[in-house]
Amino acid sequence: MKYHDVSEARSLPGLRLVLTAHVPGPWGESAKAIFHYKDIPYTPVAQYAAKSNDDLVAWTGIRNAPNAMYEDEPPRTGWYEILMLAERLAPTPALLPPTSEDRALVLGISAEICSEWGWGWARRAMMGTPYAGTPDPARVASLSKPPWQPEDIARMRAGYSQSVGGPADAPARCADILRMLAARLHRQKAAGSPYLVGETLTACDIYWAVFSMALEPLPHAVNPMPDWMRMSYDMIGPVIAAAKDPILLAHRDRVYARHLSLPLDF
Ligand SMILES: N[C@@H](CCC(=O)N[C@@H](CS)C(=O)NCC(=O)O)C(=O)O
Repeated sequence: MKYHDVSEARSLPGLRLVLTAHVPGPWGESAKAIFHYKDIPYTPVAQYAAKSNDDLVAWTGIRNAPNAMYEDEPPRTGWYEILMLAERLAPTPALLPPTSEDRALVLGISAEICSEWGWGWARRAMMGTPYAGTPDPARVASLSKPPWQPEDIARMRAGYSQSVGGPADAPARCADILRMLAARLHRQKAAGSPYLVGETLTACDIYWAVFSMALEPLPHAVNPMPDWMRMSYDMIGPVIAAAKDPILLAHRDRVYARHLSLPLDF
């Protein structure tokens, strides 16, 4: 993907989407998938993982990604705010159902996937810790290195380490979320629907399709993520492995095939 620099992007009109350049961050990929599904054009803007991104902070006040900058409106950096912007810019096809009860379900499931101490957050908390399992030394020796200095790693730790739980609590939290998703998919399948809520695609189907990369990343041919990132994402540890129901990845594959686009372009 071709990214614009902040200096070029800040004076452009329309929607500018700040994305972590050259890696498929789950929150950024979700925003891209939602805008793609709704056919909303945007200008991609580069954020650099773990770096201070001073020019971005000077423009938006936000160091990380994603960050949707629409015209001269305030930055939208949370998944919910970005989803609501997309619903406003292209009301159809809707990704939220019309009735309150179904919306509550879709947004609740989405929060379990995307919010603080949801699936993505808790999975990140355990990456690189013994709770994700013991890495194969030969694989570790073959890895390229992320372009990070110790201060970059400290910056990321400071940004994401504080939450309801830590690495030791993360596997059980993640497994509980997987069991909830799988149980819903089985119930929906028995009722004749391939989607998590109701009869049509909603936002939580997209979030799960994208965030399932932290359960099992899509193959390299369609997701050429850096090898060090792939290892962090595919090491899930025994507690999550025990909750890995095949229906979860079947759902991902169906959502990508029917509604999104591959290969990922980042
Ligand atoms: N603000 C987003 C979450 C954003 C987020 O966690 N971004 C991470 C993705 S791993 C990121 O930008 N990491 C790179 C960095 O911190 O430089 C939300 O709450 O919906």
